[in-house]
Amino acid sequence: MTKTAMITGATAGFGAAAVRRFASAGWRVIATGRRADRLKKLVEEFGTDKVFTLAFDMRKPDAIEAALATLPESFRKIDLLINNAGLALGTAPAQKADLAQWNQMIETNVTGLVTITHKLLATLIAQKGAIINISSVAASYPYPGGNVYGGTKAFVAQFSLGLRSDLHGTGVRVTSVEPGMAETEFTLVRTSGNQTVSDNLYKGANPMTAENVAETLFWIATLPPHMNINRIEMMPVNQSFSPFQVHREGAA
Ligand code: NDP
Ligand code: 8X3
Repeated sequence: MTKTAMITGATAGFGAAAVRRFASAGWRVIATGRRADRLKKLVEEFGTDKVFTLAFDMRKPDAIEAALATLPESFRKIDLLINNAGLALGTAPAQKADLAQWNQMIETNVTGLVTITHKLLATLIAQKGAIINISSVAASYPYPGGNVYGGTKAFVAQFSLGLRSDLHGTGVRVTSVEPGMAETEFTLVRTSGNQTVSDNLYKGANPMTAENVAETLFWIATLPPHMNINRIEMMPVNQSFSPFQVHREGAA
């Protein structure tokens, strides 16, 4: 039986790579994001039988509702929701951060994610399907400037575990995927388009690729249906942990 996945944030990075991974394996995929031109390219690549696109802003619940209402019958029985759309904005310490950026991260990474999840839960239960939420290592390990971004990802990880409790007995699987550094448009977005900062961050670090993450998503989704990966954390070998910072009184 052909399965159907909805993948949010499919215009770039992990989402676009996941659309390609699942569609190549024969899945029907609903690809979402704001940039309709990029979504169109995915349809051109795989055809209208395999990929259906919905262009909407995760921050607009009415737009989500309206978009879902346009799904054709053949794409309605969603077996897998990959809640991937999200972003970090800024690296300033909390005391210097921009409140509008904080709100945008919360509205996208938290409110948008729970809105879509809520709207699709009945379908996912009927399908005995699965939800994969993209959290981050930033959910578990704080770093300077991570403030609200890390907070949103901690929410995603904890929400995933909570969903798992609530969905007990329904057959629906829930996973929190928590990647570290992966080269996508993530840092370009975080720095408001600074390509040099983005390139320098990844240079020589041999970061994970979007395809590495997509392969992990595909593995999780295609495990035997009695198995649930609760949470999975991964990093490039060249990224690890650093010591706690200690402020010494009287020091400059
Ligand atoms: P990209 O910037 O490459 O892709 C982000 C995707 O999210 C885009 O498709 C973008 O689509 C979509 N998106 C952002 N805001 C909105 C919005 N308001 N409405 C609809 N779609 C939106 O980043 P990644 O692929 O790296 O990020 C994917 C997820 O992985 C994010 O949740 C991120 O936090 C997480 N992550 C990333 C890591 C990394 O190192 N790259 C590590 C750990 C987690 P569009 O702009 O077209 O709307
Ligand atoms: C982003 C991962 O390592 O850049 O979610 O904080 S990291």
